[in-house]
Amino acid sequence: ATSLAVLEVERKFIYSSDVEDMLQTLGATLQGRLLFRDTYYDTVDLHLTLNDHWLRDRQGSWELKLPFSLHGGDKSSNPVTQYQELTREKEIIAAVGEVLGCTPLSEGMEALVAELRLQAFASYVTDRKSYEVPREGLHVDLDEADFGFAVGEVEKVVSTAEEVPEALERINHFCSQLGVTSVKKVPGKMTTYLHQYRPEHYQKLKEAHVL
Ligand code: V4E
Repeated sequence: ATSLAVLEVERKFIYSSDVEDMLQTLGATLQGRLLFRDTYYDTVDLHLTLNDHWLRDRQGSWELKLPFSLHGGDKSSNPVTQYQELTREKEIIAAVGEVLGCTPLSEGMEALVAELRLQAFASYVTDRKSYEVPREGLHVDLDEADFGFAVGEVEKVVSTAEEVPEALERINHFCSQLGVTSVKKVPGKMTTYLHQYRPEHYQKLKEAHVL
C-alpha cells in the first residue's frame, strides 16, 4: 500500500512565562500534556546523525527523521526546518539501510539495533504541553526537557512538497504574532543535549554542518 509522505515543517522558539496567555489570545487551545522518553540511536561511527538522520525510540514507538529539501537552502540560517518522518518499521529499516549503504536482514527494530550494533547516544524525558491552532492548521508544542531546557515549536505536517511554502508562510506569520522575531535557528533539545553531554559528537556534527 502506498501512503502519503509525512513532512514536518517546524520552527522552534524560546518562550517566556506569558506564552500560554498569548497562545490563547491567538486562538490556540490546549490539547493535553504528555511525558515521554526519547532514546536516540546511531552507529558507532555516527553515520546516521552525520547524515542528518535521527533515529529514536519514543516509549516503544520508533521514528526516523531525515532531511527533506525542496531547494536546498542554507540550513544553518533558515529558522524553519523540514524533515520527513518515517514511523513504519519497514520503511525505517529500508531508509537506515540506504543511508548506511547496506541491506539489513532485520524485520524489527530491536533486531536492527543488534544487527547494526546501534548505540544509544542520547536519552531524555520531555514534559510537553500541546496546543492546536485550528484556524491556521498549526500545532504548537511547549517542551520542558529533564535536563533543564525548554523550547517551543510551531509545526505543520504536510504531505507534498507543494504545500511547504504555504506552511512556511503560516508558521512564520504565527511566530510573528507570538512575538517570535529571531530569524536565527534556535537550538532544540537535541542540540542542547549534545552540547552539554556529548561535546565530541556535537563538534563532529558542527564540522559536518549538520547542526
Ligand atoms: C537534532 C535534530 C532532530 C532530532 C530531534 O528532533 P526534534 O523535532 O527537535 O524533536 P522533538 O522531540 O521535538 O520531536 P517531535 O515530537 O516534534 O517529533 S531532527 C533534526 N535535527 C537536526 C537539527 C539541525 N539540523 N539544526 C538544529 C539547530 N537543530 C536540530
